[in-house]
Amino acid sequence: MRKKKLKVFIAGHKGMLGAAILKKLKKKKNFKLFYESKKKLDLLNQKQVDTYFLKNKFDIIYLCAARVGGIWANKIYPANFIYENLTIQTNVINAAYKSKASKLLFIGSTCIYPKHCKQPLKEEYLLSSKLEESNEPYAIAKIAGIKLCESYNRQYQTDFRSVMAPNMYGEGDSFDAEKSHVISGLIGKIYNAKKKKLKKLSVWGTGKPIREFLYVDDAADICIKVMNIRKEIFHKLVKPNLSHLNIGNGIGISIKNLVFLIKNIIGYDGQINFDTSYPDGHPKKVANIKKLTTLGIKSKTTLDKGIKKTYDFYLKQKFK
Ligand code: GFB
Repeated sequence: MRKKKLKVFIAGHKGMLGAAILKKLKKKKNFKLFYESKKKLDLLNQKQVDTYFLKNKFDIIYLCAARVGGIWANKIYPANFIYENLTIQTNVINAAYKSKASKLLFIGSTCIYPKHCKQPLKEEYLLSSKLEESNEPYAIAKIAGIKLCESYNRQYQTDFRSVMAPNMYGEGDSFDAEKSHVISGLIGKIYNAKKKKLKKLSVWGTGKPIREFLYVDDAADICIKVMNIRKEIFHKLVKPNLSHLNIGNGIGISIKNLVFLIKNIIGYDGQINFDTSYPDGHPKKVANIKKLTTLGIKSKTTLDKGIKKTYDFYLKQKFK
């Protein structure tokens, strides 16, 4: 007797991570995949989400939909970041419970950790002190998402899992100069500086902050593997009121060294200046991934290789 296919919904399938997860799940046989355009399903509309979930009764949900952006986007759109993320996650998590989904994965970011915090960041450092101002609204929303999953698990015995990713980059990223994250933002800026033969280029901040970068295909792989872990194993690894899991590679690099890495890959020989009128954000954000490693899950793409792949994608997109 053929095994019934599991019904999987990917919320945010057009986003960088959602698209990468969809691409990987399409290669697997035992899933019936569901995903909808914003026009057909507005995740900000609770009634639409409830109707859609109760009609389809998904087994598994990947909650990748979110309002995302880099440090400057967070600075200019704080209301969008907190409202849209709180609303989307509340609608989807509550509908997942009401429609009896067997499991859900909630995606957050390591910006949930305090501004000044021992490194590498352990899951238990959450809420141990003040957040970084530049992305506090987004971080509060993501912390609320973790607590939503936790509270439903404790009250209704659901299996809602939360993973906290470092800065992700790769195919499908936004290259918008103002709103993007650092790697995609710099690829666009450095490429244009080279093309225009600019003698110098200024980048944001002091260059001193340290960041961990996870290539999006590795992030997708890790998310799928975390969802394949048996319920009792996953919930033994985390605690009922500390239920999130750091994902990443645990490797940090300074923004200054990152800039020179991208500059060399693109072959730009102009001078780099650091414009300190822009914010630095977290002084350092590198995750402790010990728990993830105990699951035998790790990432494989080096930063150098990941940036080269992202640059290739940027060029392909530019000249398609
Ligand atoms: O990636 P990013 O925008 O966000 O910036 P965060 C990382 C660092 O790169 C900051 C510097 O110190 C920036 O000042 N930087 C230098 C640049 N040049 C650029 C540039 O051209 N573009 C950008 N974007 N940065 C984000 C949060 O914080 O991390 C998000 O704001 C999310 O909400 C994300 O949590 C994962 O790493 O500082």
